[in-house]
Amino acid sequence: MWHKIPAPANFRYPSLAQAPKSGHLHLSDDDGEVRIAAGTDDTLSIRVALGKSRGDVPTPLIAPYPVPVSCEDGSVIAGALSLQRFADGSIRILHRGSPLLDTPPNPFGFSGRRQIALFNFHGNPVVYGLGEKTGPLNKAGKSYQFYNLDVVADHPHHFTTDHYDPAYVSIPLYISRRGTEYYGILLDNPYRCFVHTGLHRDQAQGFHPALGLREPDEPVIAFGSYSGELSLTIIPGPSLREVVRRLARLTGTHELPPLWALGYHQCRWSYMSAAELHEVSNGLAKARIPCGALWMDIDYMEAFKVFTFRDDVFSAEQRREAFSAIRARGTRLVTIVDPGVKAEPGYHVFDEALDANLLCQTEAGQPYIGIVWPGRTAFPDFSLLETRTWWAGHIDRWLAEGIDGIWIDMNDPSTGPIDFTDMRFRHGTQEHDAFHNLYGNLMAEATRLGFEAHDPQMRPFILTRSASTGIQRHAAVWTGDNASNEAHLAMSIPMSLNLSLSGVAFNGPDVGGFMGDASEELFRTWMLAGSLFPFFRNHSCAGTRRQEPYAYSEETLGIVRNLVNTRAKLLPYLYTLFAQHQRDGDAILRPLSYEFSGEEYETIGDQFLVGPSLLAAPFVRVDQKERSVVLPEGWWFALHEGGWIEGGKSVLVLQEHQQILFVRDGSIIPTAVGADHFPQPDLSRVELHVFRHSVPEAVGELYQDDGETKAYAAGAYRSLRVRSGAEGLSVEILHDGYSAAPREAVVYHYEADAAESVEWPFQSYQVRREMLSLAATH
Ligand code: MIG
Repeated sequence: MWHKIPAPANFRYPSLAQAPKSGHLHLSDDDGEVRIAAGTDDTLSIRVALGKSRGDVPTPLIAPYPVPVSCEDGSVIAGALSLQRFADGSIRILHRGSPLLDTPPNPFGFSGRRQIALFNFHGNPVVYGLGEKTGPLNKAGKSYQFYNLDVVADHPHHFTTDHYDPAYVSIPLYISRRGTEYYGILLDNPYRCFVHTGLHRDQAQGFHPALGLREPDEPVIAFGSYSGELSLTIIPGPSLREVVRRLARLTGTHELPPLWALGYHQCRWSYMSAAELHEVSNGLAKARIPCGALWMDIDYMEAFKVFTFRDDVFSAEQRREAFSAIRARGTRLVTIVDPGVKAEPGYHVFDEALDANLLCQTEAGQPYIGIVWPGRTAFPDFSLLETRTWWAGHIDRWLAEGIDGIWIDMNDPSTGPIDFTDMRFRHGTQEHDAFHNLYGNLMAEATRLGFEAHDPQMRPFILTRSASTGIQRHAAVWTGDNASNEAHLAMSIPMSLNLSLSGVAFNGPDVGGFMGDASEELFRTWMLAGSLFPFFRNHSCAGTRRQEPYAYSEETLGIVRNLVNTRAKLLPYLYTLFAQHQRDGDAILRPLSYEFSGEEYETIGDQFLVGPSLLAAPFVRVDQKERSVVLPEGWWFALHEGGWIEGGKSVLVLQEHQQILFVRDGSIIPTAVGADHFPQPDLSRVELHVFRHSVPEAVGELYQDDGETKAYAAGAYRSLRVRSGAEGLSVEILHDGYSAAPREAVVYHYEADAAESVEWPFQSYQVRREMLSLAATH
């Protein structure tokens, strides 16, 4: 089923009559209508409602607020974008007068409730986005489906492959480039969707879907929905960064997470008792590994009943003891919370939901039953406001148990062997697919409301498996059940990069791999590759080899200690990136083309940037002894070797169990002080690392606040910009609302003939040192 793709040939494409109408271009005939309007922020909105599709259910976006424009003569102007329609029914979209997109004649089609929009395919230099997808960084030339699935349950043996589709997350955002201009097309529709990123005749052999083109000589990219209104938003660039920033203005950003959530997360299915959690914390402490949070998977529950603890091994007394010891190390506690409610009369959560009519129902109005961990399982209908409010109340009480973060799983929704299409919404009146892809977002929203109910000043930390467009307003995303093998390690980089470009800056994989045993070499290689992803969690499946860092050799443990300490040291830089994401919408994990233009950088999927300044080039195969790294133009400081290298070429690096990391010339990186950050990095002091080789000036920003509350939203933060040039250092205070921020910093200049040294976790470097006052602008 999942590999069957609707073919353009099977849709009917009416030739629509055109009429200017109250500020939008209106196309219609007996089959329905298409409305084209200017949207906010220089975007264009195309809303297709043809055939039997219906537009009466909510869309994942907040709606593409149309902006009234005059559109006589079949043209619509939206800032730098303009759209023209021609007599043959084709459409052209220009950006500042140069062509960006064009369509064949009569590009909008329908087949029953399905709809499609075609654009001419001109050969794609590159395609990005599409949310959480397997495969290489470049998504060109394929067909993709958008329908949230429990990957392991619905693609049997997926873990032996690295090309399953769809996965847990549906974000039909297409980003490509025409000439020098990047642009985006966001398909906003809650139903199952599909995107063809370039169907053309050359592919049309064997059983290729390109044989299903409308006309063999009409190569297209196509956007389609299985029902509902087909709403497309055209997002101009011209840079990749500008597309991502505009997407953030349309679909939202993450709010600043609590600082602890940027630390190293230790998880496993499951730590089986409060005592075992305590032991894991002790193990990490003995190894001097700073740990942001310890996680409780499903086995803490009594008979897998949500919002309960087993009384024998997670009693209130046992929890109090273990949690307080764990907290004393600055480590926080996260529990999984599944949507499924055990359908057992007498279990208070089930009784409440049943009595208040909050459960998903069948068409006949019975509670829908799936088979998941609790056995017979009912599902909260999160499409109802009253359900979200009720759920928030449970989350509120749950947080009061001393829980800091919530991990929402199985919200695809996963119903085991039972067909989920019998699960309907809004008291059985709405078909399953109207809310299927939204279930994860709605559950995340309800969970976030629970944090707000608990303490409006508390920053939520929520991690979700399933999601659709805009999830970043509510939660971070992990990429679900991967496997402990090289293919999944290699895939994790492009997957997280494209998810980042799709608006979900705070994401990451199960580092080390979930299914199967992680060999020592694989574990080490994956930790080396994954420790600077925005979300960094080591998680593994029940029944697999223990995957805590201390379960491996002393040598591996030492490497992991250095990796976690490097991340902890870089926390001021990473946290500043999160603040900038919230402010500007920028991605945190970035492909090279986010910062550097040039085709040679566009498809590199085994390197990534963390913010503007750090370039990582990890090994993704355990037996690889050396690899080449594409270094963009300019100079780079190789942290793994401790020296400056000129870019604009490829360089060879050796696998010596080092983190392969380069700092871009012109960067100033704020860090915590020193090399040992156990138990937690101390952010009351700060170091600034100036990397200036052949540019006139280095620049860096630092954002600081209490790391915990929402006081920052009322101005309780400090941010500053530091510059270093021939004239020396200067500080510009951008905002001065946080008095606990450090008022001075040690500055290290990474210069060739420097005499002093500074220590990082993996090694020390030769530097020139000076003190800098951060007290005021100077
Ligand atoms: O049916 O809670 O993706 O991270 O450890 C499996 C047990 C349910 C799936 C999640 C995984 C988690 C596991 N869960």
